[in-house]
Amino acid sequence: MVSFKSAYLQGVYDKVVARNPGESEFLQAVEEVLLSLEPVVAQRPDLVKAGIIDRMVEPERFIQFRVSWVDDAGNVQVNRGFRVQFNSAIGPYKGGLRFHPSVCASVIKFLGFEQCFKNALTTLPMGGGKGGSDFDPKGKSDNEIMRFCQSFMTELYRHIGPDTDVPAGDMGVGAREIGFLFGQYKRLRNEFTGVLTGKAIGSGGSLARTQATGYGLLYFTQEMLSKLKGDSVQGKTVIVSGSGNVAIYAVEKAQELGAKVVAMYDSNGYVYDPNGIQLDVVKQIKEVERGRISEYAKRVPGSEYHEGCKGIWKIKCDIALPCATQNEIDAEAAQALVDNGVMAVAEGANMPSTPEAIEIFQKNGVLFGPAKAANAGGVAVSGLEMSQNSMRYSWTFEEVDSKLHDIMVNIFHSAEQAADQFGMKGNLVAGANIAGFLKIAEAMKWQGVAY
Ligand code: NDP
Ligand code: 2IT
Repeated sequence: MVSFKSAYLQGVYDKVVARNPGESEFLQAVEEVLLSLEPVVAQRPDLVKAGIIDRMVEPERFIQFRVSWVDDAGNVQVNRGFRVQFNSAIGPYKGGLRFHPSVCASVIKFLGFEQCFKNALTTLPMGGGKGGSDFDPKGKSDNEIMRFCQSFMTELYRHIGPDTDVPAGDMGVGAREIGFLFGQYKRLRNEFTGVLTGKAIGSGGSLARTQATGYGLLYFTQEMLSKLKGDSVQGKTVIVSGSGNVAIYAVEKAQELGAKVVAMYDSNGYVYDPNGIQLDVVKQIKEVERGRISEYAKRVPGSEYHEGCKGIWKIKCDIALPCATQNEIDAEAAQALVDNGVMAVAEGANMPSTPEAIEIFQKNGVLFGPAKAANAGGVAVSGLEMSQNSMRYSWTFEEVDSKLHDIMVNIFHSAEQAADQFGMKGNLVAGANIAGFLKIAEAMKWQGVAY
């Protein structure tokens, strides 16, 4: 059990534990932020008095609902749907929808809580939210996906809106699902609005949203290497875990910047390609065929497939980019990376490193870019999609990409400066948490006890 120097923070944390029993992912995310806030609490009694932290750890609204649908065999299926509207101090709730069998209240709350700070770091006006379902899209037909999405939206639509709450994709939710969700929202409301982001280009989507999280991760990593080590991604050997949306575009930008990506995985196993991953093959398998990464080794001579995921972290690399799921890097994986001389780790997934893994990286001088900062590119371009929808206008790919680049560089500097200012130089975990926190805290204080 964690203990805090500040009795106030200890009290806040103990209450969160009592109120959310057994919600290990949510408690993990809260604990990390509260630990970062020790020096802030010492310097800002006004924020303590205003009850900012007590309020921030409790979602403004938590919605859970039944999603019934009929599968292709005519059987009735029942899933559980969620939306957490965590914090609206700086803008409408904003955050993705995850469809994965592991989705539960704890996972949705950890994602929604972290989203608040991430969105604040982008400097765009977006509050924090998250949602999803324990529905598993794997192996379902397009018609089953459509019926599920229509049923899900038939409840969700009453809680969201372009100025209220704007969902997007996350694991298991890509352009196909956003299309079905958007179609059903439009039909129910009789309104064509920017209520979801990640839309198709012809339906109000933004260019570069598909690439944004992966590209943004590399812009952040490049800036971190350059400013903290006078180095770059060029010539480095890289491991990217996952093989979904974030992973694929992280690999694409890493290769463009001159790195050699040697391994990727899905939940069954990993591929190792010492000659460098051929991304066109991965895209064909994953984006077109919706197949398994094991196919890669059958198609690319010289590459190997290994059953199980853990082994990927034992491959020697300079940079590791976890882009799959929470807690995929534990202490053992972190130690293996350190032993092999890793110089930087940046998180494309949300909370992919356990607290023990982060400690190992930080103690060994590994540059560490935390998820809230490093993967903010996706939601940043979602924010740009909202701006374009409001203007009924669209920017070119180059315009969006250049704004994304500037936002990611700026996030690195905000996190670095906040860490410095609060006596934790070089600790980007603390810096990102503090910088995001202060922006939300000032807005909450200004607005009075509203929520
Ligand atoms: P996708 O569904 O496109 O891809 C997820 C990938 O992770 C798949 O390759 C999946 O494999 C793999 N994966 C899932 N669970 C596990 C597991 N337990 N062990 C090993 N591999 C696993 O999702 P995204 O790429 O969109 O999201 C990946 C991560 O990035 C998530 O943490 C998400 O929250 C985060 N993120 C996403 C953003 C976005 O814009 N999409 C923005 C910021 C963060 P399999 O196919 O076998 O399930
Ligand atoms: O975790 C994330 O930041 C996302 N899944 C993207 C959210 C969004 O609203 O674009």
